Formats: sequence, C-alpha cells, structure tokens
Amino acid sequence: NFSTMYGRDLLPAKNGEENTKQFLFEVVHILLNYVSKSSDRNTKVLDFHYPHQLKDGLDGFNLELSDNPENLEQLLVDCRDTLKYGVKTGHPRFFNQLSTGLDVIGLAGEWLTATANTNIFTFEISPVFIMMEEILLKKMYEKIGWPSEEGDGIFSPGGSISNLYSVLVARYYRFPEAKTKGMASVPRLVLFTSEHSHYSIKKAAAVLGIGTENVILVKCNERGKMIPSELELKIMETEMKGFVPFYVNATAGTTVYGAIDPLSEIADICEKYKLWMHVDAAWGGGLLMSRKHSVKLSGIERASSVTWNPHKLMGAPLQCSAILVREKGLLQLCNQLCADYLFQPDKHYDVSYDTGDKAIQCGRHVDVFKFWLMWKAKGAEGFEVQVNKCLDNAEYLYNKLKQRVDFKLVFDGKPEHSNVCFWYIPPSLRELPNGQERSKRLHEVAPRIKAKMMEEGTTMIGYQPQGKNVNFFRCVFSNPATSKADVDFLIEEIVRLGND
Ligand code: ABU
Repeated sequence: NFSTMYGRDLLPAKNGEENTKQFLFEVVHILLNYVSKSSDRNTKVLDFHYPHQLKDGLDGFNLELSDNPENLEQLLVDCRDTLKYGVKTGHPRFFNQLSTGLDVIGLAGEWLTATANTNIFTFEISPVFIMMEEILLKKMYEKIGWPSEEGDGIFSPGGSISNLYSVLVARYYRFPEAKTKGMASVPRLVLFTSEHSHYSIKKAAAVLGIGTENVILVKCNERGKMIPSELELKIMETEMKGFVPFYVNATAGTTVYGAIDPLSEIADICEKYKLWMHVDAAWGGGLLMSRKHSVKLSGIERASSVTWNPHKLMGAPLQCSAILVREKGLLQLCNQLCADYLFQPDKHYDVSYDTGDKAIQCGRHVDVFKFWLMWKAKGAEGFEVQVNKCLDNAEYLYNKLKQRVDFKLVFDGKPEHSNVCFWYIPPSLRELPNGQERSKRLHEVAPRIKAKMMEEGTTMIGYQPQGKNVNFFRCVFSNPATSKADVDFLIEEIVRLGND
C-alpha cells in the first residue's frame, strides 16, 4: 500500500529492499505503458494545456513543492501525470523536432546509465564507459574518413556546445595565448558561417569574447547552401580591413532546409587561406551511416573538426552529441587545467584515459552507453536502414506535395536531407494575387494551423519564417517508426485544420 509509504521506507532504509522493488516495478509499469502509448496511433501526440493550467494544477497533479514529504502513491500519480501532460516525441506522428523517436534499446541504455549514476571524467570512476566512448569516437572518425592515426573527441551536452568547442579549439590552434592571456592578446578575429547556419555559431562567438559582430554570415543559394565565391569574397574583405579570419563553419544539414554546404569547395578555400574548417553535421552526420546518402557529405574528411549528434537522425535518446577534432591532443591542450584532486598524474593506470580534462565542464553525463548499446543491437547496417527510411519518407512527402495545388514547396528539387519545407494555401488565399496582402495572410496560416493542431493533439510539425519567406511548415523525419500512412495523415490533417 503505497499510500502509507514514503521515500524514507525505500533503500537504504533497513529492510527497504522489498518496498524498493515494488515501487520501482510500479514506476517501470508506468514507463512501459507510456512506451506502448507512444507508438499507438490511436493515442494523441499530446494532451495540451496552457502554462497557467499546469501552474494552477490539474486533477490532482500539483507542481508545487511543500516542506512535508508526499507518500509514494502520490509520487506514482505524479510520474503518470508528468508523462500524460507531456509531448510524446516518440509518436510516429511527431514531426516537430530534429530529435524524435523512442528507440527501445537506447531507452534501456539510458535507464542503465541513470542507474549507474556515474560521471564520465575519469577512468577511475567510469572505466567501462570511458572505453566505450573511445570505441564510438573511433567509429565516427572512420565514417568521416579521417586517417586512422588522426581523430580526437568527446561527447558533449548538445550540438551548440559541440560547435562552441570547435570555435574554442580553432582559436587555441591559431592563438594558444588566448587561453592564458585572454582576448587582449590576440588580434580582432573573424569567423564565417552561412546565413542558414545554426545560431549556436554566433552564440559561441559571444561566449568566447570574439563578439557576434565578428561572425560574418555568408550568402546562400535558394536551397540554403553557402555560396563559396561569396565566402571567398568575405574572407578577402576581412583581410583588407586588417582583421584576422581564422574559422569557417560549413553546415551539413541546416536546421530548417536541411541544406548541405558544398564541403569540398569550402575545404579548398579554407586550405587556400589557412583557415580552420568546421563542419556542423549535428543533423547531417547520420547520413554518413548510409551508403546511398553519405556521398552528399563528400569533403567532410577534409574538416579540422566536426559536430555530429547521434540524438538526431540516428535516433539515440537525448542527449548524444560529439565534437570530433582531427588533430589528436588539441582538445586536451586547449582545455586542460590539471586539477590535482581529479587528474592525478601518478595513478596506477594509463591516465590518458582520464579524458575529463579535454572538456570545458568538470562533471560529464554519460551519453555514450545508450549509443553503444544501439550500435551493438543494430550494427552500422541497422542505422543505415533507419536513415534511408527517414529520407524515403521525406521524398514521399515531397512527391505528394508537388502534385497538389493546395500546397506549395518552399524550393524546388528533391530534398537532400529529410527536411521538407512547404506552405499550405487555404481556399481563401488560392485566388489572391501575389503581393503584400497575400504574404501577410499566408504568414498567419501556419501558426493558426499549428495552434489548432496542438489543441487537438493529433500531430505536431514546426513552422518558421526564413529570410524573405513568410511562415512555412518544416517537416523533418528522424523517427523510423513513421510510415507513409503517417505522412498521408499529416497532409490530410493540415488540410482539415486549415480549411477555411
Ligand atoms: N539544435 C537544433 C534543434 C532544432 C530542432 O530540433 O528543430
């Protein structure tokens, strides 16, 4: 009877073992129920409530905390309700984010990781996880195409932090004194990234004291790909001003369009001007697992560093992101501070396995085990099948939309990645001539449909403006559970909700 039991009755309480088992069985039961519902198409993607409703409390689900302990029955209700009012990101009809799906093996890995509850900074306390990290990173260097003697890296808390690492290491490579003497010791540094690239590059410049004004946004073509001649022009302009170009970010899979920058041409320019080439493949890295699609990233092997998030296209549970640096040892030199209490040099094992000093954090969550377990379960081949399926779904949606008069694609041509960008044109706008009035009204369509979609909870898809384009939908596929019938459902649902 959990209503008379409290957390204090569980382990490490004396004779708490049985209570602990029963309580955790109940929790697992709740989780398993959620896992089943997440893949059940008769279940909604979300049961939406406004912030004030959640704040005020719903049917016994009270978020407020008190000074007195609550009984275990209440905690189980809270666990159930937390999942009930959340968003089922593993649902086959959740298309809202780049990270979707609920991989059962990955989930098992995450559960184990939480149970082990250790910190992956030293071999001393994470011997198995440290070795797994090394093995996974090596697989990733191989997929990128770096020679076997090259490659270094660590898993980090997300793509933005991995991108931050890339700017940090690039600065250290060129101006190591920045680490000790700060920005006053270096000239005015400038970096380059495309206008479609992720905002984390600008954020990195802000965090590292380079300044967002020293991030030059390079023009893209209509598909969202960086134009190499524009990059070269900007580099030359920067040099003429007496500033110091040092870093170029090329994106392999932009967040909105899924565009892949021309990596080889950008690599040529980086070589010519001796610039660090980073490839933000947070979204596109998964394509390297596919023999059919990896060719799109040709040139990535020439990068000085790469960001790759297995929690996106490869479906690893959040979070799982890696910063990969071609030159061995740089990460360590750039970040190490040799804290005596943690990284003692006189330990009885090879201390190069105390990898934590490569990081800008001290404590690090173990993000590798779930990914390692997934790789064991699927092999590289399983990931390939999964990635191909996501891209097939994107092509299916693209082909369907192309044939319809009530939808318009944002750009022509087959998607390179699994992003499909489009407008829904409601009946009232179809006869309206192009112009300001039409643009204004079209801009309101996606947010209105999205609001209804969330209130009804049947599916979820993202929208945004981009440059001169007014709000349009972005559908992304990263959940291998999504079928073509789900894609059909999405189209019909947009039509149903948007039909004025
Ligand atoms: N870090 C980019 C995530 C964007 C998205 O999921 O839509």
